[in-house]
Amino acid sequence: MKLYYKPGACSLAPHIVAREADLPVELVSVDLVQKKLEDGGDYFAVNPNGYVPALDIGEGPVLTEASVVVQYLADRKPESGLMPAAGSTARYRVQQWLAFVSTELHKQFSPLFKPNTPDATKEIQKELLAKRFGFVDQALEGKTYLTGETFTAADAYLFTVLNWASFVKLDLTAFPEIARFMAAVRARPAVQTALREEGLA
Ligand SMILES: N[C@@H](CCC(=O)N[C@@H](CS)C(=O)NCC(=O)O)C(=O)O
Repeated sequence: MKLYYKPGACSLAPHIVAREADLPVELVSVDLVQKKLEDGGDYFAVNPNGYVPALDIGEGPVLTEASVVVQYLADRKPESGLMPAAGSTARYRVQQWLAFVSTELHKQFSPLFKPNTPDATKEIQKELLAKRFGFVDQALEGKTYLTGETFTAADAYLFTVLNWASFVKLDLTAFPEIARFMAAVRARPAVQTALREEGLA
């Protein structure tokens, strides 16, 4: 399998899941500005939407959408606990968090990275994100990870997205549970490996 990625982008979530599950995933870096691969190839030919992550699974078009790519990878190694069994309530809880991270956090961060987003819009986004951070902080009380003591694909995605806060000057110091969560995830050996492979450790 090949994972198309950009260092530190949302593709870090499937990268972490791949390393946690010890899957032989090859990394292919993408220039998201030029939409080019390192060998000069056209990235639109890989993913017509031009975004990462995209996972070449050896059949059909690449698999896209971070919240789905992490599930596909986790399901290659069910014993990893990264995704609970299909049909179980535990799985819906992880999927609930994946959807929350995707729509309520990831996509609310996105305008903050765009140079043409008006400052007033950026302020609105930051206020909304602060509310969502408060919710996550409360949800993490008394637990190591989002759903308890087992690290799941949703934790990989949450870590990836919250890691962007400092880049857009969002202060997380008011959220002690989030700080504790970030430190716990960062300390995991597979997470360290993924960060190192992306030049971020
Ligand atoms: N709907 C996609 C969005 C992925 C996305 O926003 N990727 C960003 C990096 S975090 C990207 O590649 N942006 C470049 C672009 O959209 O041109 C998903 O959920 O995976």
